[in-house]
Amino acid sequence: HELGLVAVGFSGGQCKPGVDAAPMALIESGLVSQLKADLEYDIHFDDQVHVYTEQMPKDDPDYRGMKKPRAVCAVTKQLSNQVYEHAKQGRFVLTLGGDHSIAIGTISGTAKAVRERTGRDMAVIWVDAHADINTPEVSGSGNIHGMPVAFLTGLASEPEPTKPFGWISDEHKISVKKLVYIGLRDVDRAEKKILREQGIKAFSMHDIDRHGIGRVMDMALGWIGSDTPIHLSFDIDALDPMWAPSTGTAVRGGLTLREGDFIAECVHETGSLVALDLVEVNPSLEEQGAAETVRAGVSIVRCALGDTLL
Ligand code: DIR
Ligand code: MN
Ligand code: MN
Ligand code: MN
Repeated sequence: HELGLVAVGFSGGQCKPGVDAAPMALIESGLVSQLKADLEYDIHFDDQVHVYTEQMPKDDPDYRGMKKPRAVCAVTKQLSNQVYEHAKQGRFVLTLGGDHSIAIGTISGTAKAVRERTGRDMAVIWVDAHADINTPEVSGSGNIHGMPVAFLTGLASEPEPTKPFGWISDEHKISVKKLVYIGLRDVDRAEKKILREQGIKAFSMHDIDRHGIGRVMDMALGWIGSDTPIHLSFDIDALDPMWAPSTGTAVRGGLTLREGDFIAECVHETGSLVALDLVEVNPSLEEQGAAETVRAGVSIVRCALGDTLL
């Protein structure tokens, strides 16, 4: 099968440097060679970690409370086109981030390509400790990695096309009805209100404790329904810091490595997975934990791409 790989060394959606080094760390740990050798993917990769320096604005003051709005806008717009070009040709798209703001680019790109190819609305499974659905107006931090879902669903709109996120049009957007969260445990008050009011399907760590990850995956995939293309956006901080300590906003009480892998395996088994993002691995935060965090990331990717235990 064909796979488009995009490496995005971008950290501007939050304040800690280092997450830009993740794509290289993941590739150096053997991710690409493993996909080629063990899983027999035909990989289309331009052999570069994109940093989009040409597009980076020199002056980037806050806008609607957002930090680095023009930088995030420039990167995601460019990335959206890259992902779209792969997906339009029927390739599975694997994006290695970068912080989670890059999902504005990846999901908008696949959503558009899926619409054109199949006429259908794509579903998104968002695996994360956080909901990342703050609008600029309710965000406490101003960090755009806490907002991508708000832009992708149209909850945070940019009325003027000439303003930073004005490039996001209807063809790029996803429906709140086709969005499912797994692993939530650190959701802001205003985000909880949005989840409730919009009727968004969300499985928190409480739900996983109550039902077990097996039943949760049955319910999550049942909500989406069969024959719907799925984009999986996996924030490594969904995993417990025991397994993935080297990430910008670690929250205790998370998924085990096996639960994370199991989610990825179940989504692969549907046969409907069209794209995967792996984000928020930050190899510079933990001296000891960086290698195991990278290893956890590689494991998630392998599972989502069809590596099986037997
Ligand atoms: C918080 C943290 N909800 C924010 N979000 C994070 O800044 O909006 N997302 N860390 O991954
Ligand atoms: Mn996230
Ligand atoms: Mn997160
Ligand atoms: Mn397969």
